[in-house]
Amino acid sequence: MEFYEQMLLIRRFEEKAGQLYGLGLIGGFCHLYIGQEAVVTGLQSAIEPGKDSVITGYRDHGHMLACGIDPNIVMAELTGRASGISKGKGGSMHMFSVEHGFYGGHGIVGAQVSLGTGLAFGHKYKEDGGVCLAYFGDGASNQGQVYESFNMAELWKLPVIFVIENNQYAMGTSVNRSSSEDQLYRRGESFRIPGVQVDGMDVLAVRGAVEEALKYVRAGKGPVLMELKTYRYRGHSMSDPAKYRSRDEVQDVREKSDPIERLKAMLIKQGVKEEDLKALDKKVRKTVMEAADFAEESPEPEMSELYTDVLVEQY
Ligand SMILES: Cc1ncc(C[n+]2csc(CCOP(=O)(O)OP(=O)(O)O)c2C)c(N)n1
Ligand SMILES: [Mg+2]
Repeated sequence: MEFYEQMLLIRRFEEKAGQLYGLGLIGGFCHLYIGQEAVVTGLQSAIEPGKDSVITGYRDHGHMLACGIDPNIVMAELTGRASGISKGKGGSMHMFSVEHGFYGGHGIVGAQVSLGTGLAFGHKYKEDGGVCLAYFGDGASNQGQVYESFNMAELWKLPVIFVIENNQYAMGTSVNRSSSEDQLYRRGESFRIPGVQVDGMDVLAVRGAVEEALKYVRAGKGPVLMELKTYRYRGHSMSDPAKYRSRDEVQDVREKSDPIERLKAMLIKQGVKEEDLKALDKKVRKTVMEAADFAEESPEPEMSELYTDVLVEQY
């Protein structure tokens, strides 16, 4: 039930963000996570808050919600308000909460893999028992710095799980068009990093797989690579006309493998009442409505904020 609620929260939050974008209340880039909810929900549920760390790319709203960050301040950030988590100056791609172990929010494709390896180095150096989850996309998995990071992570047995969210596309380019080895879980093999491929539309499969991965990494054996096969329903960002795939393809995934519908069917089969699920949906809608209201009612940053948190010195 918790997983169901968490996935619904992410979906409804993203739908609302899409609406606010359409109304012109969100500017700049906005990459929605709709379709991929089971990945972050399953993975985050297994890690230890306050001990482990998380880092991802620009498709980051779901990760923040799954880290337990207040939806109000995430929505306020998307709409560029002073009460946003980055004081309204970061926007969709640049949000952080060290308190929640969430290290961004990065617009440079692949950068989070190297930074995440650094976070893992920090965990090992400080002997704090933490593990870093470094999430990245199928497109990012073709980036050079990913492999430099893999090499160091295995050589130094760093506590990191490399999480490839294979949503089949990198902007308009499909995995098969761009990848000579399209079984992405194998990408760590030449560095001796074990890899596992998981159905990223099945939240329980994700949870089960990450438990195993965490056991391995926490035992000091070095990194694990997880490939989560998933799908994004919306365009790459809000400004993507999505001409590189057919509507039928998207519809087919929605109908046959939607992670929320799949869990719902499972719950009902196990005897959960439909009205209890409806009540959760209502609760989630209320949370999201409140986040949108909070965002819209918050003021924009003061002009003086233009000069704060910005590097002006030479270094
Ligand atoms: C270093 C770098 N190269 C190119 C881009 C432009 N770019 C932004 S997102 C993206 C596609 C990445 O796709 P993927 O890693 O599959 O992630 P997804 O968007 O599917 O979550 C590209 C090429 C960038 N931001 N940074
Ligand atoms: Mg992708």
